[in-house]
Amino acid sequence: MMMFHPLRPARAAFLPILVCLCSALAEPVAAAERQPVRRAVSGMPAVESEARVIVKFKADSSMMRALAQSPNGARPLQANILSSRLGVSMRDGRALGQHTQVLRASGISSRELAARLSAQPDVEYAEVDQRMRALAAPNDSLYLTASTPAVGQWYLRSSGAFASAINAEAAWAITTGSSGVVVAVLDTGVRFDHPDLAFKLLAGYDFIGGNGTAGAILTANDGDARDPDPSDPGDWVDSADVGANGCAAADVGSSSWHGTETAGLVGAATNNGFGIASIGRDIKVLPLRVLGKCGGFSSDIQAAMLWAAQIRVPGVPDNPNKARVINLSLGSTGACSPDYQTTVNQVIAAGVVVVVAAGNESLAVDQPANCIGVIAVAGVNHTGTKADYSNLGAGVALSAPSGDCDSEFVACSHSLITTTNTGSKGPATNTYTTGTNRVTLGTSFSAPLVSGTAALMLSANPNLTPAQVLAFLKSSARAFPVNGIAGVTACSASVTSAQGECFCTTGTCGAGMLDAGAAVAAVAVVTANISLASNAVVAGNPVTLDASSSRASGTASITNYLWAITSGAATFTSATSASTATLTTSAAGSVVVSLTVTDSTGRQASTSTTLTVSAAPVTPVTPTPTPSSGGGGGGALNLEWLLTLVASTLALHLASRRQRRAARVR
Ligand SMILES: [Ca+2]
Ligand SMILES: [Ca+2]
Repeated sequence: MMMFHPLRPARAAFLPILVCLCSALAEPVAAAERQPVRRAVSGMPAVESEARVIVKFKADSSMMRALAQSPNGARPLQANILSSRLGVSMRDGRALGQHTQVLRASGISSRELAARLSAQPDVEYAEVDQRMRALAAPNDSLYLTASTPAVGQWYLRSSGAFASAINAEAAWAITTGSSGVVVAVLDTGVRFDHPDLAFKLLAGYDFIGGNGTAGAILTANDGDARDPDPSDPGDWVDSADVGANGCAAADVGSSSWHGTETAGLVGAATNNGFGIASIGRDIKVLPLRVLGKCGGFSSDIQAAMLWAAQIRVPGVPDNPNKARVINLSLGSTGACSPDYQTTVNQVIAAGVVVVVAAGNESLAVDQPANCIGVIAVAGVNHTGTKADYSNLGAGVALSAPSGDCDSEFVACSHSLITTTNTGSKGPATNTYTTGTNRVTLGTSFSAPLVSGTAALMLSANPNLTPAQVLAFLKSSARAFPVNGIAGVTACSASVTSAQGECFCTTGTCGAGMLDAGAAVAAVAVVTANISLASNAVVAGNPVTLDASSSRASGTASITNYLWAITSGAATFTSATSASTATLTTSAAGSVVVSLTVTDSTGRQASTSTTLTVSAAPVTPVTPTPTPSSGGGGGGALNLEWLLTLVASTLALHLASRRQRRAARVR
């Protein structure tokens, strides 16, 4: 059975551990407090100095007509009119247009004032004058700058500064990720005690050593086979290990903490005041341990893939936290084998996105990245050129930053920073990769950026299929640079020999460079939904429609409702700009009511519903009892009616007998 390895450039490329970036961890964790990063405040603050509402008056309203006819200089102000009408002391604020202005008030919340003004017949709409905030970076200390690399987490920022940066803040403006969206990281396990992974890791499972043989337990390095603890005990390889259980001389080296590094890129705690930010931000990571000393077996990797997708694996308790994304920063050589393709097909059919690192041999994409349906991710430098080690070719879906270094043996200027551990064998101090203590370099680290982005896309739109996630990642990707770096030429689609740094093409590095902001924006939706007790209504009876089940994506919220009667005989008896609306129908027939909702990012969605209106029932006319007959009147009427019936029946019977007799004698 083929052994699979974590995808990093060869161990020889790693630098010795020089520096422990302990200062970042020295910052008090307890002081970290979650704050919204940016954008409109969806809920009102607890204390407002004054209420502020933006009001648009109907141009043809009686109030506006009265104002227009007032003599100049003696115009009553709208605030005065509405203050006396509502019993709230209001002040006129700035005008935004001919019929639009700010109204301010004290002793009432902005939300309540907006609701009361919305109900006024002169008002077209009244909305809370929301406080907007500038787009802000998360407050993680290594995000903007670090000791090394000085550019901090350059790869998450906008493309203005770094050609291949993935524009994370634009994605976070739409959603910071749902804690219900899970990314399974199939790797060497994880350091649960890393403070920047606290509260971000689900329990997971250790899948190494499915058959429990001595060799499998050597690979596992935790003293047993499968167990519920995916903690990474380290995967160091001594010279004494060479020749045993697939270990070669090239494998000798310190522990990689590879799973802690990929997990940190996907979902390290973000905006928590220290360490790094992660693209997945508020999503959860499911750590599944499949790689140990000298790699891991496909049978364990495939079992973990199935388990992540909540497909039952014999001998393993059911997974309570289904993953929507599987990250595989691992691989081996060769074409996609039937067992991998079958497993990939199963998990995709279960609605799970599979993201795989393209590999680091500067050659064609290898397995399982070359399996059909997976999202194979190549690596690009900060300039957007193909990283010299990255695999390439037709199997690549798209590219993302994977760390680029001026040399493998000096401090890396554009390494990726992520969570790691200083232990050369067993775990020691939790820390971060800096490009000097440890180089985060390889397609192992471009894949997690795509996995985290996919999780944000699924947070914004949980109904996406894996094929849709792939399609939107590709269609939203940014174009590769095609020139401008001396000595670099275009990548060749014919991958017959190793290709170093080159200008990517869509035939070699996929559809383009990952743009998390564009990808999430492409799938983010707002839904308009009308609910009502019954679509069958009776003319004249009030009907209440409720749009409160309409939804905005991620951190956005519905800020505006607009109801309208598209056709039919009906009139609203309530405001048409609230989450519920009441109308009355006036005649039998159908009435179509439409709803448009707008979210806090300006996205709109519309829907409509058809009411089937029946005529109001005619009141039945009943006989009026004779006053003198009292309670027995009904009985007297019935007796009279019965006698009449008997007499008429008898007459008919006699007539019939006469007719029959006449017929016989004819
Ligand atoms: Ca174990
Ligand atoms: Ca952090």
